[in-house]
Amino acid sequence: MKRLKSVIAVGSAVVSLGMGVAYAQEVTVKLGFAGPLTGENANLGKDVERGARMAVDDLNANPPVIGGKKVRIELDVEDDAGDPRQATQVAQRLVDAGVKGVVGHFNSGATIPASKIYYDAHIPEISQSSTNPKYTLQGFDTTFRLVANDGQLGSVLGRYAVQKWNARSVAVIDDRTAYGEGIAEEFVKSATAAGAKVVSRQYTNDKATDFHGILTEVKGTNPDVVFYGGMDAQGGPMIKQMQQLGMTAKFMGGDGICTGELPSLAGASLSGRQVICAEAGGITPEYVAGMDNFRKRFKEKYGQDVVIYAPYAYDAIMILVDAMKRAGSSDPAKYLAYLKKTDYKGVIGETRFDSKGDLQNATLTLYTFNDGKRESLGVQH
Ligand code: ABU
Repeated sequence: MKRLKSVIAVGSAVVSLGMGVAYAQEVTVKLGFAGPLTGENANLGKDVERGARMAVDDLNANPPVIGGKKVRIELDVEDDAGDPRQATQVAQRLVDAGVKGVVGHFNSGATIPASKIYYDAHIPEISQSSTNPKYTLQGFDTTFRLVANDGQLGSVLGRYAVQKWNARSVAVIDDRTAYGEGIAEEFVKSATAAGAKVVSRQYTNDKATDFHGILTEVKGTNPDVVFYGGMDAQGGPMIKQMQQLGMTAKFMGGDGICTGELPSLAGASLSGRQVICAEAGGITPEYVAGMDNFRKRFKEKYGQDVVIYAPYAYDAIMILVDAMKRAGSSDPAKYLAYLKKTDYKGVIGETRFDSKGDLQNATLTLYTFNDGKRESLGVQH
């Protein structure tokens, strides 16, 4: 018995020494995530939060080695409610918490002011969804994005309206946000250059629910196409109210309305109306199976479908960690140079950044809606 007890003691010491050694070699790296988890865009913010959390869970299931040490990733999640002021407050909180990199924010109007806080703290930020060109035009070497910008989206959509829909007259509405205004102006440039006339220019806001007033003005000008620069929370009800007013114009918008939730937000009024929108990324054939697998795993994990940019947030986390692995350090001062040289094959395809932090060879995908589902019309290069 005495001998047995001493064997157990030795065994425990070995186990505990073994665990102690393993523990000592393991370090925690904190990453930040920020997006609209409350408010009008909470559906979209939660979508990308789930994508980011899924990446962290995948990484922790098979811990990455950075600088010879096993790393556990911790995600510090903040809600900016899509609000520019709240975005700077939560950005400061993430900096103070010691995050080594940030995924987000979602809305351009939040991402742009927050990016100054991260730049001043020398912390890299990858937005999975912000499309306003200004984000990467501020001269900050810490800003990156995984999507095409509003110039690219507006340009393709403007040409499509004129060349494919034969639009001669367009009405343009935006929500006066950095994103909505930006994409609406890019659409106007492209559609007018292609030969269309803007017959009505209207404005709403990103909290509005009643569009009867501006739609009645628009109806009086009888446009071929109504373009909306804004998000699905307004785009869906706007389509409903166009129906109520007996408007027959085609409807178009950017990635803000191009979500899997537009059908439920627009209801039955989506059937029978031609609607085109563009997601600011494109899955090329060699990545389709990987994306299908991601969507399946996402549904199994959360009981929810991907709304739009969850896979982009997933890759954003992976890209930060990939740069840290190559640098052998999670110190932003060391891994930033490696992040700039990213060549990462992930769920959304191959990511390489240009000198501004935009995607090299950004693509987008045009979508329409049929039977309550988004349907791809193809990737545009
Ligand atoms: N790109 C549409 C949604 C996010 C943004 O404000 O840019």
